[in-house]
Amino acid sequence: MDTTEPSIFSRIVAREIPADVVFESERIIAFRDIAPQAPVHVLVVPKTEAYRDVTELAAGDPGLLAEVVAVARDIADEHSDGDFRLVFNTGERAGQTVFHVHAHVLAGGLEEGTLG
Ligand code: DGP
Repeated sequence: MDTTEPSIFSRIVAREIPADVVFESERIIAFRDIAPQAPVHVLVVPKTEAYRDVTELAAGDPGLLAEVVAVARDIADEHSDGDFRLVFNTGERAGQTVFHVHAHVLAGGLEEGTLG
């Protein structure tokens, strides 16, 4: 893979690819997932592509990780009943397909769901 190419999420930040953006700040963008797995399914993405996954983000910029969590909280409050799942797929075998760190915020209709 050519790692000099911008990630798909960087192309969304640059508005080269359209997305349904629900939040944007200096360091973070959030937009609806193209293949929603819940009534509310939003990706919260640090604009930098310096971190491949949440473990790199936690080690490299814990303050930015805290911002991601705070944005997730606000999205769940604004778009649903306030309760949410926050999922970071980490590694290919865990289903990660985009190696630009992002959090899945899943909310609404979760009552019957389990983690198993
Ligand atoms: P993950 O499997 O954790 O790497 O999640 C990547 C997610 O990104 C997946 O749920 C689908 C979503 N996705 C991929 N490409 C696009 C896109 O171009 N636009 C939007 N809105 N979402 C995308």
